Order: sequence, then structure tokens, then C-alpha cells
Amino acid sequence: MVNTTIKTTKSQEVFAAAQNLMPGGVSSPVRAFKSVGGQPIVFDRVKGAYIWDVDGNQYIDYVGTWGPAICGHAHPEVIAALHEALEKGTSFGAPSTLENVLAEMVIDAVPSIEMVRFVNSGTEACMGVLRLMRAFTNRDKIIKFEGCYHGHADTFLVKAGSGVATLGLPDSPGVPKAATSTTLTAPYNDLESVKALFEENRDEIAGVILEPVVGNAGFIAPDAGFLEGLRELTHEYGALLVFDEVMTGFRIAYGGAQEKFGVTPDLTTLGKVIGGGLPVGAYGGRRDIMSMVAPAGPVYQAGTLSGNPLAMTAGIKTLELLQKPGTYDYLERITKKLADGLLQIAKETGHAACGGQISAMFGLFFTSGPVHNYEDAKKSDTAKFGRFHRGMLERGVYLAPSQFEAGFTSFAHTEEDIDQTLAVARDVISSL
Ligand code: KE4
Repeated sequence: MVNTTIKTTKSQEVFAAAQNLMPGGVSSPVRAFKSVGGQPIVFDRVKGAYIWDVDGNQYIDYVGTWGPAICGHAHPEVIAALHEALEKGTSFGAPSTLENVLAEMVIDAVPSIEMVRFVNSGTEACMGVLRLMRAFTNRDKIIKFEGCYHGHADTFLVKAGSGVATLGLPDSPGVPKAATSTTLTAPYNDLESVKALFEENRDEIAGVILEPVVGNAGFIAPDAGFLEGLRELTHEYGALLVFDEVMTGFRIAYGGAQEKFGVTPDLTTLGKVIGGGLPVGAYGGRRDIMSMVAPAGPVYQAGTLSGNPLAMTAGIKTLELLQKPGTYDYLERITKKLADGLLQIAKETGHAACGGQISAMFGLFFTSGPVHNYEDAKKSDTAKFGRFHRGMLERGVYLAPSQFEAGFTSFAHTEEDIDQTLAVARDVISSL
């Protein structure tokens, strides 16, 4: 039996059955709570900033289905738009006006994007952008950063973050050496190491791909000048700069991290928010590069459900809601209050901690820090984070079940939710 103060009988029954049916009982590894201990709660329904599990317990949610729920779960306007769209069918497999509408919204919003291709996940978006950057430059090697996660395609599963970091899978079995022999890695925020890689692999590097604000090694912000430095280095060595904004897109700012920091990559990947909770991904960028994508050009990529009307509908409505004046000011204010409050409580209760937030994305490490890269992040006390996570969960606050993930707020979170969360956190952190 799991030792909890909340009743989780039904969750335990459902999860026990799930483990006989699906590997680890989950559809995605991080959901199994392996790195925080205890068993996951089984969701019954979500609404706004809240979750209800199958035992009827309610939680304030800071995962937001890993990013999509920035307007709060099941926003009434998104649900209404989906009901209307459903009457017209669930999938066309053919051009639809909806794709034009969302494409125009993405192109208008994201500085680097002149053309866009929709796919069904962030992984697919990163797979597509990888093939495209190699085709455009006629080079094979890429640089990624330790702790950054770009989905589970073979080439990226080298010192990846998120579930790979959580589960300590530095390189997953089943990934042939050939698939990762062209993947070079560098510490995040370390321009010198990137320059050295370019010098050692002159004219062989197709591009640099990164999370412009890291969420998959815990929350790590770019140091001043890091993004600008990568822009200069990629120009200098004839390589492309790719921002993986699957997590940061429309969350760090309406135009993503590239708008926030004023650094425009050549290509961008998106996901999560632009599907409003339905399966979606996208990659886009300079017209001369995107024009190489089939059938306009020779770079093949395809997908049965790509651009499907339901995901397009949910994405369109979500972005419309995010365009409301003051949205990002509100997200910044409540998330800063939360992040600062957590750090203040840790300080007052004598726990070494660091972290921060940018807009509606935040993180907390139990280490004195500072955390500039994945090596720093791995110095944090993950066992203490596990106790923190469980304590918060038992008191009705649902945090990402891993030290190597970021936290997410939504504009459904109220000041009272933040105050309640901080009150619970004071209780929990004091007892760690
Ligand atoms: P998906 O294939 O999960 O839609 O996207 C992959 C991906 C790509 N790039 C970035 C920056 C991402 O954060 C992700 C996915 N993020 C994880 C959470 N850290 C999804 C949660 C999960 O794997 O269950």
C-alpha cells in the first residue's frame, strides 16, 4: 500500500490493472512517478486550474498536461468550438480552411516562421526539422545540449532530458550507434564548447538545436548573451539555428522565447499550446528552407492526422484566447509570485534551493546552485524533491513528478490558488 494521507484506493486499483496492460502502466514514462516515488494518481477529469482523481480528490494543477493547458483545462470556449467542429467530422486527410487559419496565426506570431508544416507531436516536429536542416545544408552533424529533450527520435536520445534524464537513460537501448554518431553535445550556456565543436567539425554541422529556455532538465534560463552567441556562431560556420519551442512556444511570450529574447532562429518547432490539448506539432521557419519540404520540395515528411480539424480548432481558439490584452502580464505576475514564494520558504526553512520563472514556466531545484546546465541540475537533491512532490500531492497540489521537468501555470490559476499553494508548500518544506 502507498503511504498517503489522501484516499487513493481507486487510483491504486486502476494503476495496478494498467501495469498489466501497458509498460509501466502509462502511455508516457514520466507519468509513472518513478523518480518521485509512490504511485501516480489516476485522473477522472480536469477543469481550469484543477484536477479531480478517480477517488474524488481535487488538486491545483501545475503540469497542465505538460504545457497545452495554458488557458486552463477544458476552457469553455475551446470545448464549444470543438463541439461545433465535431459535427463536421473528426478527420479529413485533405486540405481544410482551418489549417490556413492556424498557419496564419502561427506565422503572424512567431518571428522566425514564414511557412509552417503541421504534424501530430513535438517529436514529429523535431524529426521533420532534423531532416530538413540536414537537407538544406547538405551536412549531417547536429549540436544539441545536455539535458535538452527534443522528443524520442533516435538521433536526439543522447544525453536527453525529461523522461530520459528522469529515468537515468543516457542513451536508450535500441538506438543504433549510427543514429547518434552525428549527434554532438555541449553543456547548455557554454558558448566556448559550441565554438570548439564547430572548429573540430568544420563544414560538417548542419545546425544547432536547443530549448531556448530549458524545461526538460528542470527549469534553466539562458545566460545573458547565450542565444545571441549561438546566432552569431551558426552564421559564422554556415549552420542553421533551430529553437525547439514545443514547450516555450506561446508560453514564454505569444511569439515564444525568440520574441522574448529578440533572437530569431532559422527554424522553430512547436507543439503543446498550438493544439490546445489535442495532438499537434509543427515546424516552420525561413521560406527558402521550408520550400524544400515535400511536395513543394524533395524533403519527405507526412502524416495521416496532420492538420486535423479538431486539433486545428482547439489551437485556433487557444491562440485567440491568448491574444487577449494583459494575458502574459497576468501569467508573469502569478508565476513570479509562486516561484519567489517557494524560494523564500526554502530559504526561511533552511533548505538550499534555487530556481525561477519566465512567464508561465517555473522550476525549483533543491541545491544551492546556481543551475546553468544539466550537470548543475544533477547536483540537486532529487530524493528531497521526491518527498516535496509527495507532500504537496497529499495536500492537493499536483507538481510535475520529476526534478527534471518544469512547472506550468495558466490564466485559470487565481491569486487564491497561488496563496493556497504557498501555504501548503510552507507546511511541506518545513517538514522535509
Ligand atoms: P511530444 O512528442 O511529447 O509531443 O514532444 C516532444 C518534445 C519536444 N521538445 C520539447 C522541448 C519538449 O518538451 C517535448 C515534450 N515534453 C515532455 C515534457 N517534458 C512531454 C511529456 C512526456 O514526455 O510525457
